[in-house]
Order: sequence, then structure tokens, then C-alpha cells
Amino acid sequence: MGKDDAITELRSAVLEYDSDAAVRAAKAAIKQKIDPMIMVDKALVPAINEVGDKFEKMEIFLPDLMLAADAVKASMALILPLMAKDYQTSKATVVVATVQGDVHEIGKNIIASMLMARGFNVIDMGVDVKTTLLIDEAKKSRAKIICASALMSSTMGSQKDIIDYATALGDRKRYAILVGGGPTSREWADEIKADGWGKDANGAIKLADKFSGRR
Ligand code: B12
Repeated sequence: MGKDDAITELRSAVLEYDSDAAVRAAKAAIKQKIDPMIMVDKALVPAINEVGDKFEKMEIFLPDLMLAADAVKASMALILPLMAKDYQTSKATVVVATVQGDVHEIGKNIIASMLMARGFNVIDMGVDVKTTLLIDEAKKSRAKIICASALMSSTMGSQKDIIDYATALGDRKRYAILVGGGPTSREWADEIKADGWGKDANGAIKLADKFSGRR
């Protein structure tokens, strides 16, 4: 199997909702030393977006979407830990979470892994994280940066809640609060007075570098 075949198989496995095949394809791609980011960018993200488009057009149903997401998660569990490490450790702590009410974790997991690979100390709080718990953790861990992910128009308001809560506690200046995820935009970030908005994981890394004082 060539490198392109391994990527095609990984993509197809997600499109066919087949976690076992996704894990097999990921192992084959790893064996061929394909860059983990290529696997994510060329196979997993396009595949889950394609499935998402079908879901939006009501060509498939939620159980199918869930199976496809499971296939992404199963293969990402093998792929993400292999991201090239940057040993220029920054020591800056970043708290990463999907906001309250929202269980979408694929993008958040990519961001957490890439930040770890870049040498940040990452605290991944998971999904559906209560606003108060998020700020408590950021305070306790002396985090410099908070990355809040929201994938739904009904949950993006929780990003504003995080900022408002930190402000109410008098702690707003302690953290750079970064936001991202499907329905969000630069305009939204400006409106809620976030410190930055990123379109993708590379955007998240650039912002984290900026706010941790590294460039
Ligand atoms: C996979 C998926 C699911 C999976 C999630 C599985 C999991 N473990 O994560 C499952 C099946 C569980 C699911 C459930 C639901 N989903 Co869903 N889901 C998706 C789907 C198809 C893909 C999301 C994804 O993983 N994308 C791939 C990743 C890599 O991209 P990403 O998350 O956007 O992250 C990137 C960037 O946005 C950015 N980024 C993200 N966060 C951050 C944060 C910071 C700080 C920065 C800088 C950058 C950044 O960087 C990331 C990496 O590049 C989307 C459609 C879509 N195309 O987005 C719908 C979608 C998000 N889901 C949707 C809906 C409606 C739901 C449900 C309500 C369905 C239902 N009827 O129950 C539930 C929600 C349950 C809940 N309470 O959260 C809608 C939301 C509509 C809206 N705008 O409000 C979407 C858009 C589908 C649609 N078009 O209808 N879903």
C-alpha cells in the first residue's frame, strides 16, 4: 500500500462509519511514517466534514454521524500522540475545553495535542465544561491562556459567559481567552471581547505563541 492509499483508506473508513477499518488504516499510515498532521488534515477532517454535510442535508441520521465520529476518535487516539514534539518548552499553561452544553471534542482534541506538541503545559478539561469550573481550574493552575471551543450556535454564548465570569471575578486580565469553533467568527470574538479567534488549530497555536510571550 502506498502513502496515498493509506490516506484514502483512512478517509473511506470514516465515510463508511467503520472504526475497526479506521484503526487499521491509521496503523498502516503510521507504519509508513506519514506525518500525523497529514492524516488529520487530508483524511480525518475532510471525511468528518463530508459526513457533517450529509447530516445537514438530512441524507444521513445522527447514529451515522456518531459512528463516523467514533471512527475519527478511534484513529485519532493513535495518531495525535505521534505529533512531532517541539522541545522548546514554554511552560505556559493552557486550559482547553469545549464549552458548557457542547459535546463536540474532535477539534478541541486536535488543538490540545498540537499545543502539547509545541511544548505548552495543556490541561484538557474535556467537553461540556461548566463555566465556573473552567475559570476555577485556570486560576488554580495559574494558566496564561484559555482555549474555549464551541461548535453550535446554541452554545457559543457560553464563550461569552466565560469572559463575563472572569471579568466579574476581577480576573479578566489574568488570562488570554481564545475562542473558536464552527459558528464563531472574528466578529463574534470582538463582540464578546475575547483576546483572539482562530479558524483552525494552526490559528490556535499562533495565538497561544503570541500570548505566552513566545514567537
Ligand atoms: C462530529 C459531529 C458530531 C459528533 C461529535 C462527536 C465528538 N466526539 O466530538 C456527535 C455525533 C456526537 C454530534 C452531536 C451533535 N451535533 Co454535531 N457535528 C459534528 C460535525 C459533523 C463535525 C464536527 C467536527 O468534529 N469537525 C472537525 C473538527 C476538526 O473541526 P472543528 O471542531 O470545527 O475544530 C476546528 C476549528 O473550528 C478550530 N477550533 C475549534 N475550537 C477552537 C477553539 C479555539 C480557541 C480556536 C482558536 C480554534 C478552534 O480548530 C479546530 C481544528 O482545526 C459538525 C459539522 C461540521 N462540519 O462542523 C456537526 C455539528 C456541529 N453538529 C450539530 C448538531 C446540531 C449536533 C447535535 C445537536 C445533534 C442532535 N440533534 O442531537 C448534537 C449535539 C450534542 C451536544 N450537546 O453537543 C450542528 C450544529 C449546528 C449549529 N450551528 O448550531 C453541526 C454544525 C451539524 C449541522 N450542520 O447540522 N455532532
